[in-house]
Amino acid sequence: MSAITNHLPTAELQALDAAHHMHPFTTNDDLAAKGARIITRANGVYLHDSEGNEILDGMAGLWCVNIGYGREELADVAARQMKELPYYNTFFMTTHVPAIALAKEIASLAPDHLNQVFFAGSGSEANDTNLRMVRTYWAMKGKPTKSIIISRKNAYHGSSVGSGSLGGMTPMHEQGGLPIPDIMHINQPHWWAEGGDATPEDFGLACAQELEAAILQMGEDRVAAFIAEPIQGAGGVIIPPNTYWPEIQRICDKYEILLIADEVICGFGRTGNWFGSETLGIRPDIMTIAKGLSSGYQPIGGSIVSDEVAAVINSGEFNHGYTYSGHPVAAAVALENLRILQDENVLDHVRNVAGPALAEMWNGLGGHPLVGETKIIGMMASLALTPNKETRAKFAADAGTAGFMCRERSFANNLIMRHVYDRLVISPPLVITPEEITLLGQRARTALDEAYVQMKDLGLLKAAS
Ligand code: PXG
Repeated sequence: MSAITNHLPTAELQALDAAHHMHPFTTNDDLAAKGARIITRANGVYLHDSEGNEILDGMAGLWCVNIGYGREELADVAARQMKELPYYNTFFMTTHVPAIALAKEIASLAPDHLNQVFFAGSGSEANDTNLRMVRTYWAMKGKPTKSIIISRKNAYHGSSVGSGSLGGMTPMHEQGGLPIPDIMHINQPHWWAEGGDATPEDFGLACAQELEAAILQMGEDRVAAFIAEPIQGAGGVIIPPNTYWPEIQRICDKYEILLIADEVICGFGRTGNWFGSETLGIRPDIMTIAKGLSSGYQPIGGSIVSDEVAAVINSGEFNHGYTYSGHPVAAAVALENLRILQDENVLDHVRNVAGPALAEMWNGLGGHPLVGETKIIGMMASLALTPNKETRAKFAADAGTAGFMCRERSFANNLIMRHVYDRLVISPPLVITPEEITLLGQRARTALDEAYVQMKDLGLLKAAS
């Protein structure tokens, strides 16, 4: 057990948390009965909790701590910036040095035709910007009927009214009257779960062609944009068949539909390139960024906008913006994060060291009796839990039962691994070492073994009929 820093006893903290703190995406009454895990500090790829446990963070926080925890350079930059200029806005014909420097840096890292940045405080806010920006773009071009945005089922684009509507999460749409009008959702390219007897290639093509069918159904003059994560993250790290994205790009080009790539998870090295769009050969008109932009050290997001879209939007007033658009402390910290990613060759590490090691470890789990497919690209990976690999069967038990049990065993073994229904996902800090990947693999395997025994004992290994 490592040292516990000075704080109230865990039970007291948990009681206070339960009394006053409403957690996101949580049944708070259940959590109150159980007590939240209290994270007290972190370093590298390890979290420490109030009970003295050292936990390997296989999720880099929420897919964001790309450079790992405990980088003092970021803390120093934040302190310096707070002393110099803690806040000023970017409205009213004003700007400041951190926003200028960060926008320039992002433009230099982004694909050639993306050179303008609209800042936000989060990915949700950035996608709200995108929603308004693409509709405004077409209105300013004299085509106000082009307002429909096509997205995908099981996409995650954020939790605000706009971004939650863009997303395709049914449980979110069931609360609060979402989606807002003129958002449409087509099927996701999730071959394992939905591909039936088709080959992955045929299925990928068919899913992409749903976009064309939707455009033809609505009429080209009604459709503004298509939005998608290059690789769905929160939906379960769904890596599309390689036929999917080229066909989507062809369709967007053919019908002059703007393509928004939501790079909130895929951006800043996660897939081995600066952006997932490069890894998957996509040419977006707008990219959504957040998370890895600052490695989560400060809340900041934004939209990287193509020259063509920016030229139209910049010709009039876009009545949109946030108090914290381009926040100087967040911008300075993000800039330092980008410096570290570059100076320490973190993308090379992903491509040549951590990525291959993680792939070898992860694919090695494919032989486990609970595991169907394993999928990995760069530093994001998923596996499907199944009672029958050959038929890709679902469990007879409620969806998510097996996933939750694996996650619980994973936590019990001091590994943070997430489940999305019956898929397990990981997205560790990009700087993770091969030794740490080996440990991650050992803990993941132990978690699977323990969950398997539990499921067997409870008679939960049955396939759905
Ligand atoms: N787009 C994508 C692709 C995301 O993954 C957002 C937008 C929204 O970003 P903000 O900063 O507003 O949260 C996200 C966020 C999960 C989980 O359970 C994933 C996210 C957020 C919370 C939980 O995997 N992704």
